[in-house]
Amino acid sequence: MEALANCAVLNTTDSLKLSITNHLRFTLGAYIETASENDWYVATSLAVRDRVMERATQSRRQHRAQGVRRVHYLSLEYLMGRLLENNLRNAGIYDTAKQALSEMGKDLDALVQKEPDMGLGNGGLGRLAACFMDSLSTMDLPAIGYGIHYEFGLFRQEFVNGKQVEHPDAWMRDGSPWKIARPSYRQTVHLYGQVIQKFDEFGQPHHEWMDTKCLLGLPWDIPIVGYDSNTVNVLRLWQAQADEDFNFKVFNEGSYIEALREKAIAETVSKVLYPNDATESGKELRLVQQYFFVACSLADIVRRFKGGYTLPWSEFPSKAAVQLNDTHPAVAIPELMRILVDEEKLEWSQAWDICQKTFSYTNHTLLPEALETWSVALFERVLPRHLQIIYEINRRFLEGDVEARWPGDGEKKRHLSLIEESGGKKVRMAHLSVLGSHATNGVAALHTRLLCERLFPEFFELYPDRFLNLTNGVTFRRWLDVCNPELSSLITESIGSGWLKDSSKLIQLDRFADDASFREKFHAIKRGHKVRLAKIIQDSCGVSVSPDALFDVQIKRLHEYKRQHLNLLHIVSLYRKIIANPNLDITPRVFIFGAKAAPGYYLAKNIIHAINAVAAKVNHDPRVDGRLKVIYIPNYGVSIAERIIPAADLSEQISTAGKEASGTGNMKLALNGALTIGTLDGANVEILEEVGPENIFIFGLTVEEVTELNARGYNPWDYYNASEELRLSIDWLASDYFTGNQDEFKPLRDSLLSHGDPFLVMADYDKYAASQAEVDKAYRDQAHWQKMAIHNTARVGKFSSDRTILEYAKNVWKLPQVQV
Ligand code: CRA
Repeated sequence: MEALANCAVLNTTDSLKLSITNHLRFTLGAYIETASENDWYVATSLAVRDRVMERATQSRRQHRAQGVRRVHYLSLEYLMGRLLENNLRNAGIYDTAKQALSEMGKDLDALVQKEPDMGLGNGGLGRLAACFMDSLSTMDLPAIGYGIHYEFGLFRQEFVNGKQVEHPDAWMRDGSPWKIARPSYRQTVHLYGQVIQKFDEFGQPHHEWMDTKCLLGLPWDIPIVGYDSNTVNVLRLWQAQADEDFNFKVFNEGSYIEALREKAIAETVSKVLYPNDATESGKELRLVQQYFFVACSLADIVRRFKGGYTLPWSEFPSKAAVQLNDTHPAVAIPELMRILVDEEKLEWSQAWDICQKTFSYTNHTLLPEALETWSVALFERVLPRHLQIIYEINRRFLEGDVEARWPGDGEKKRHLSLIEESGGKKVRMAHLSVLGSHATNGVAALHTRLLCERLFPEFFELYPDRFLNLTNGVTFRRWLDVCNPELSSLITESIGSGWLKDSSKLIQLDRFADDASFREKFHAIKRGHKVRLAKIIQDSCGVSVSPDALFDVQIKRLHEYKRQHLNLLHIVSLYRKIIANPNLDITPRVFIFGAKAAPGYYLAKNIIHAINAVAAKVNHDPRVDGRLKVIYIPNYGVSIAERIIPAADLSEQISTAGKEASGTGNMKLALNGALTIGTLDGANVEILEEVGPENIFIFGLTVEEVTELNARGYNPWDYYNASEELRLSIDWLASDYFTGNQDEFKPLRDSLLSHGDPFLVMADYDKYAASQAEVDKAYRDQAHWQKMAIHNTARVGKFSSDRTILEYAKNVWKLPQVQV
């Protein structure tokens, strides 16, 4: 009761005002009269942080006191975005803070824009981790997120003559009010060196890893505020530092410059996020990053286990669950084995049992180019002891379960081995992850089926009970309440407030689709967001667009499998039709793209350039007369997504069937009342199930049809020759019309024709165009469109990350909910 009373006092307008003023004066040393906007943003954030930290301490204390099991989410990426508004709304003090600031002459909405995005991730996988952190706190689950404190997040994208140029993202150049250093939990990490076998006095062998290089890991904690919950978990991010002792030695030898060079090298480990999405890169620094954060995190978990209780090691899994977010942290498996066997002197079989009970693994992709492997030679140099452990795990596996199941079958052993033998030996991190875990999950029903049938058929045969599906979700707090407060309020007015924490309640909104006055309000909110986005487009692209046009949105990483070029070919075709027929009656549309390409992904960059080149022509062609606009919003990220998503009418989810594991943008857009045009891929399949076929535009080849077509022998030229529309669009795009240079988009044209069109753009084109024609027609009946949009919002309650997280908690982690 007293704690509650204290909270109430702390959360009044007056107490917030005092707190903000104090931070301005004493933390920042600023005068209220002359403080900058940034000072106000920092002071406000610190005032909020004070309140939140109190809850974080309480949460930790209670979790420790009750000795509950915790989940440790290991992820190389967290795309957190901005934190101030999200934390204010989740903590239930947004209105109070707005009032407090306004009484001091400040506008909270302007201040929140001062915060740079925390963009420590590439795309879906990183944003999923951020949504999960939100749901873990909201659902009162004891959890810690572990990751890397990158000095530079995902690059900032700019266009120069329509081409992508990358700039460093110095998100914390001015510090961040949300992170707190925890120097007392610093860890030491060893790398490189050699392994010596030694014997004890009983003649028992053991391994010593020596002559290593040392790195320090400094943890930074970011509090994660749940919605309508007192649980505040933390995200702990490790920053690499040079080992002081090591430096001192060099200093003493007089080699000052050399010492500082070493220090700089050590610090590169957490310097920058690798900008590849769903593609592995195989670089030494990346392996070092992975091991660095895994070693720090496991040491932290072990420290807590040893400090909190005096339990036998067999109890470790009952206190700690560790989730591997893709294979990126999979080196945690041999690392825990090393700790248990080499340091804690456990028997191998007991250690292995603990490992499997502790870990679980989420697979996020079937793309072969994204399945991580490490060259054995590199692995051996960086982590010699871990390589030995992996070989031993592999030997026991192949000689044990595999031999028992398929005696003498060398082919099966080759398929299942942790080591790929062909073309230079490699460690298969996905195999290691499946084997070292008690659970492996896919991220949508279709993806999980393909995982079992195509990616890991033999593992599935051996261990069918270890595989399960956990369809992704998104947090409705950020992706509705924060980004679309108007719609959030309308929903709450209509069905009460419970839906933000229990998304199954959202279905109660369904009946309002038939209510004309509700539809009007729903539409007005959408239009308001379109007006606001139009302003952003004007400012960032210099193009004016009408909020009454259909806003057709494709926002995601740029990748051939996502088929932004399919969208583009359709745009080119519309453009051609308008010119050919000046009176063409089409629904005015604004095509909106947002996407970064991996800096080394040549074809993706060619597609970006092509979209920008088409945009430049279309937007300034008087013959088009505003019926078509093409907008490429630069530097796509979480914050701009929060502006685009509420303003979208149509959501493009057009990947080649079988390639998009789940997608999560598809969920956010449907939640905000955009209709999907999409293939039967990833979670689209489940969105179709939820919203019903009458409220979505589905087209294209199915997974089975794709397989069949490829088996038959796919020839894109057949489609080129058969469809005049397609042929003319491709040839026009590849002509000199758009840039003055007819070779500019040759790579794009070649990929679709002479290079075999690996993602079947040509095969799906006609069906896509036909589906788009239906969209065009449907949008003209606004009353009906609004109905469909409302059904989308009302029926996607399944895709809350709360549901996903509760499934993980129940089916994988066996985690209790703990009220703080
Ligand atoms: N690129 C998948 O491709 C999925 C997310 C989150 C991805 C998406 O379809 O929604 O993961 N895969 O599960 C990935 O990163 C390494 O694989 C993604 O974000």
